[in-house]
Amino acid sequence: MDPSSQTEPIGAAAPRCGFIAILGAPNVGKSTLLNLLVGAKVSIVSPKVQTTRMRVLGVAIRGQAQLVFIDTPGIFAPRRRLDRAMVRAAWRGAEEADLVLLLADASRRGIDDDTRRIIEGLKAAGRHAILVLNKIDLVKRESLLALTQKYHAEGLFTDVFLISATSGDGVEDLASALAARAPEGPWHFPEDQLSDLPQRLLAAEITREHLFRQLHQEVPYALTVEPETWEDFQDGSVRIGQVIYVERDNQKPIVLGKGGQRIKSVREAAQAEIQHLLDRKVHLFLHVTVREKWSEDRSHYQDLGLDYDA
Ligand SMILES: Nc1nc2c(ncn2[C@@H]2O[C@H](COP(=O)(O)OP(=O)(O)OP(=O)(O)O)[C@@H](O)[C@H]2O)c(=O)[nH]1
Ligand SMILES: [Mg+2]
Repeated sequence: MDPSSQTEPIGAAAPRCGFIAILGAPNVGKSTLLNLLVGAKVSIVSPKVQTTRMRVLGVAIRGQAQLVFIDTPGIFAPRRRLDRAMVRAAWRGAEEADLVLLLADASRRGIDDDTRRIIEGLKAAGRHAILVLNKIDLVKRESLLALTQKYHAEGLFTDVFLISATSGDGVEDLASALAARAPEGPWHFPEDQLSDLPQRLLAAEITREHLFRQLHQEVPYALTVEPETWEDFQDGSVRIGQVIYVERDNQKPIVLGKGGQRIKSVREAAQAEIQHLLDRKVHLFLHVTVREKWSEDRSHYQDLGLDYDA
């Protein structure tokens, strides 16, 4: 072949790198999908809505392509300052991306209001998106046709993928398609980097996940976890101190539980998971403090890369 030819043979090893935003209503499985694609836990997951609060990067490699996924908080009608900042972070993720995935719950019969809001936002921004219907393990294949047609009628989507982020069904087809579509260019991250989240922040997120899983009603939404101390020891172990802020006095005994049982159980679960993640012995120390206005504290937003004035 003429060496000056511009045409690469199919399969030639030109590197590709694509930034791909995962957008969707709360609880549709965005973070579950991100973790599966990356092959490691980089973003926390819970059965409750509004688990993810900030933009989280996860890096996956497929063939010659580095795929940088941007997990985003679910997009919903925001009321509080924190909600507005979360929704703003999600849209910023879309602005940074080469490709946008709109993830939706396949077990819903139609397009819900939150998803509708995202569709309108993408249209206004003049963006196309790839529709990913997730949770197909919960529905019969036949019922997906009608839902797919409803989405198609929006004129926004270039393709549709049907997946289950828990069983993995369809996920590699999606990854291959994204790898083929990633723009040519050098990789953005070193080969072994999976996320841009510092370990101390990821450790605090893991604790927040277990609080989300073990507490109910308004309490998970009234709390945040901040990294406080991190001490490495000669024997390879690490002592991690974190503080849990709640908004009101009456929430503190709920987080502690009867005789301290609740916080003990959260601490044990989080410690085991952080230990597994860091692959070293972890001593986790948690304390609970009332700080009525933590969600109005500017520095908290800066730490999470959120826009206080969104
Ligand atoms: N059955 C089923 N459940 C799923 C699937 N994907 C995710 N889930 C569950 O859906 C719930 C929400 O998952 P997340 O990954 O936290 O959802 P999210 O979209 O990141 O949610 P937010 O961060 O709150 O916006 C969890 O309980 C997941 O286990 C799926 O394919 N099938
Ligand atoms: Mg999430």
